[in-house]
Amino acid sequence: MENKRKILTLCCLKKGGQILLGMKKRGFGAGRWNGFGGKVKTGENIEQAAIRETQEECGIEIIELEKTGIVNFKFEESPEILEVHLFNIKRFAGEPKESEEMEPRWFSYAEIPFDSMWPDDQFWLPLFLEGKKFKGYFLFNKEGSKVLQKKLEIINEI
Ligand code: 6OG
Repeated sequence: MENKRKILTLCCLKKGGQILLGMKKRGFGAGRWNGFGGKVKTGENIEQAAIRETQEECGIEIIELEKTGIVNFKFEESPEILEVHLFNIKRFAGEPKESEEMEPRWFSYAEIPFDSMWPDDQFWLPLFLEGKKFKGYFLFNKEGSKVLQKKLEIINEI
């Protein structure tokens, strides 16, 4: 069967040895801490979607962003591929504030709540924090609780 591909964005913000994450309050990934992002809508490019979703979810206005990774996700027994474009927020304006979708909070790198995040994050987030670029692939079980296969490769340019 032909795999359907969905393009999504995920933006993370580092500042002063901390990372800003959001607790997803509803929808896909609810109950997990994650970066900010979502689906690319018709008529916008991937960067525009990243900027729009971050503003909607935590009130931050992105001024400059840098793509640092592309990660493909698949769930067992589903033909769909989620192609997630990861961005480092390099410059921004405003203060994080809670929205209907996300509750933002700063974490020091030592306190990142990996147990309450998607199970792939423990593999790629350390690379992100080090400023590395990477591409990856993760196959999950149906429930999304376990990584069954993973590929992660550091690259120089995206
Ligand atoms: P909405 O469907 O709410 O956007 N996302 C994932 N993030 C991580 N860390 N791991 C995954 O493994 C993910 N799958 C999706 C992309 C969903 C948001 O969640 C991210 C989007 O930022 C499966 O619009």
